[in-house]
Amino acid sequence: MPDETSSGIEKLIQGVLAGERLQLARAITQVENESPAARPILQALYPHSGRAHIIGITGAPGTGKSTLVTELTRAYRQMGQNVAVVAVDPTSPFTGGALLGDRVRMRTLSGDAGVFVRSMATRGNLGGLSKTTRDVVTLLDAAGFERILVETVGVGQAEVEIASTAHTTVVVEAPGLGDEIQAIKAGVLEIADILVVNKADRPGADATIRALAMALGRSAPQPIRHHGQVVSVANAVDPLSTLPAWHISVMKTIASSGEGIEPLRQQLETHIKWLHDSGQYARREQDNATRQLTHILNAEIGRRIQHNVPATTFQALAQQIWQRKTDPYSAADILLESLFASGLSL
Ligand SMILES: Nc1nc2c(ncn2[C@@H]2O[C@H](COP(=O)(O)OP(=O)(O)OP(=O)(O)O)[C@@H](O)[C@H]2O)c(=O)[nH]1
Ligand SMILES: [Mg+2]
Repeated sequence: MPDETSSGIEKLIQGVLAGERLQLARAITQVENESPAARPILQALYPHSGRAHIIGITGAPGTGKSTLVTELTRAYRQMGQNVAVVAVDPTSPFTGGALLGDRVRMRTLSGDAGVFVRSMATRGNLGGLSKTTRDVVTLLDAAGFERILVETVGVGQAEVEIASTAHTTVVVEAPGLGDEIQAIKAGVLEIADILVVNKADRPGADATIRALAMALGRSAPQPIRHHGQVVSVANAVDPLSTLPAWHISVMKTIASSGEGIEPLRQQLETHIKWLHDSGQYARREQDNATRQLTHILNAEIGRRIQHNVPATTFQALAQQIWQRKTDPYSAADILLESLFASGLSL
């Protein structure tokens, strides 16, 4: 049983701040389970967060994201940086089989005190997952991890949303999947700061790079090199700005052999530097804070309404709606007004 006394919670908080893995793992579990301890833990740790570079790694199933994350972690470790990895486990039947592979691969990093890996199950609740993921990232940040890699499968809005709460988003593609068009449709490319064509050892890698460059609105302006950055396209975030625009680059990697990983790591560093220099870092943080506040308010108002309105009142109103005695908008207004009048705080 988790110790939810205030001294138990205090111990967790101090443990996380001291970077103690066991306490960190326990605190994450509390947050994931939305236990009563979750809120005091997050409230205490939030002021200690805000130092990590949060990197979202997203892309279609099987493109090699976990392999890439593992190799990137290794590259960061060589630079002496601490790395936390959050792998959002897809429960989709298409990808379920790859999970074991993820764990086996990531286990090669275990035993290193500078690496912390956590898998999170989606449990079919993607809406809640983006909030939980953000909270888990806050804990890892407060625990002192300098780089936090969040792997999600970029097939739905929620995964895109998780990735877009990162400072830097990497979209991973692989040749031969025929999913370029699909990715564009899903709006995945719109969130990319860096594009990676992984599995460059497979046929069709250069064709995929060209397709991506075209999707970005330009044809490849540079000759295709074997590894590292091969194409770069200006992303004018603010046409009136005199600051340099970010160039979305298409990088070529073979994650399974580690080729192209170091150039990718360097590009990630270049991006975080650009974010700071251009003022975009503060802007992204501000956008994320606004989004987070909106989510929390929506969830909290819904929860309080459920808590305060008796089921019989709901049913009576529903009946009036289907009998056309009132409409759903007016019914919602009636409920909201009565709740605000009563302070909505019961
Ligand atoms: N040939 C080749 N295979 C690779 C490369 N990178 C990864 N793989 C293999 O591709 C398969 C899928 O890799 P993962 O890293 O699990 O891919 P993923 O994108 O994390 O998969 P999901 O999490 O299920 O979406 C594994 O068998 C890897 O060994 C690469 O650069 N070249
Ligand atoms: Mg994976």
